[in-house]
Amino acid sequence: MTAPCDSTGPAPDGRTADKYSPLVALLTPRGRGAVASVRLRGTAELCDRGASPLFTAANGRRMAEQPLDRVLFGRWGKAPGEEVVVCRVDHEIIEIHCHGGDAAARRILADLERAGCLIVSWQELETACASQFDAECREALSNAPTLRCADILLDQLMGTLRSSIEQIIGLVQRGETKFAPREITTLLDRARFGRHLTEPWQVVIVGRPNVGKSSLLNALAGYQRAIVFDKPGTTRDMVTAEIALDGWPVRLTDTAGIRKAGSALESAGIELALDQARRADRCLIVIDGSAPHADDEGLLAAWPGALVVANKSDLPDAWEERLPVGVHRVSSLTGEGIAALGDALAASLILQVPAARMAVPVAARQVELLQMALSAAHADQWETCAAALEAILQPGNQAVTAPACANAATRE
Ligand SMILES: Nc1nc2c(ncn2[C@@H]2O[C@H](COP(=O)(O)OP(=O)(O)OP(=O)(O)O)[C@@H](O)[C@H]2O)c(=O)[nH]1
Ligand SMILES: [Mg+2]
Repeated sequence: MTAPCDSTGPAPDGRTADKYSPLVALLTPRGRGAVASVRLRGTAELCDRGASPLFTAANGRRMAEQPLDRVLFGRWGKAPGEEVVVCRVDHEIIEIHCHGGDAAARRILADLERAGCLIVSWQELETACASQFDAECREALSNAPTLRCADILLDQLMGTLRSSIEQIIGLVQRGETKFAPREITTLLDRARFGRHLTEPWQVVIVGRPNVGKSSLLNALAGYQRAIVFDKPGTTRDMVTAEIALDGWPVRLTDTAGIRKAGSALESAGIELALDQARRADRCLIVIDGSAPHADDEGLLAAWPGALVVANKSDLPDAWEERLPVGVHRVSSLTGEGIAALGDALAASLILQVPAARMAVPVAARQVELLQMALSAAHADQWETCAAALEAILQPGNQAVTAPACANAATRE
């Protein structure tokens, strides 16, 4: 069912988008596709409009007379019109599915705008029709880069996170405050993981020139993303590739080889490499297993938390016993050890994979409010703590403001 809508704000033409304003949004991305979907929040009469209805159902009934959840075939606009499939999914929500080209969807949006609807983005429509919390969960789900992430995000949308927060609110309200801080901390501990369900983990590959960093990126990515060359100093700028390791999204960054730079250009590349490495979730230090170098020791000492990769395992090992403990021996040329390195990298990034139905915060606002709740709990301010937790879930919707409405029509 539709939650109460509190959207307010002036429309581009001066109308006010109050809580009853009809809104319409394109749900599918702009551009060619098989089907485009438009969602309308407003009364069914908007589509009927007296003698010249916007939608003419094949069953001959007016939209206001159609039952909920019935999939209807019909035409949009004057004959011959667009062939569309329409469904009243709620008393105030109608979905219109049309041909996937840009023209059909644009026409439907324009007709509904003329009929009094505001065109908004799908995120604004979500926020206006559901709670901000639900809209955040939905948006996170729509940004999931892998199925594994989508699975966990869907869990949150289906109520796992909500019920965990409600449980903590219950503890606080019943005065059982002993366990509340621990429960909030548990959720906060998963915030970083939650962020990475929509943003890839950053892994930066560093090492001396010519050790095979670019080759390693290509081997992990499974295609020739970066230039490989047998002369040191080939890579100058950063090269990235997005991959999935064990279903987790990872952005690999290949960098310039680190050495005493021969030119200002190379020096800039090295600075960039070190800067990226400092910001990364994990560094991969690559050494050449077939050719130790005096500078390797310094590099290994400078990045104690890095995963060390001894590349070129297809060539004779020249390090012998001096290889660091836990080093991953691989050959980017033959692929030997690459799968095991991928597994080790995933395990080093995701230290604890959440169990099924585990609550995970999925938006920055949720994390901020959890932090606020925890500070209040530590200060024995239980009313403030409960208020912060309730604010995460409360249906307070964001206003649909004029600039948002104005831009929505041109947004993807
Ligand atoms: N035998 C062998 N050669 C490799 C392997 N990996 C890379 N090479 C070779 O090593 C040379 C350098 O490889 P790159 O991947 O360009 O090395 P890099 O570390 O990116 O070099 P810079 O960009 O100059 O810092 C190329 O000739 C590669 O073919 C490997 O596993 N085995
Ligand atoms: Mg390179």
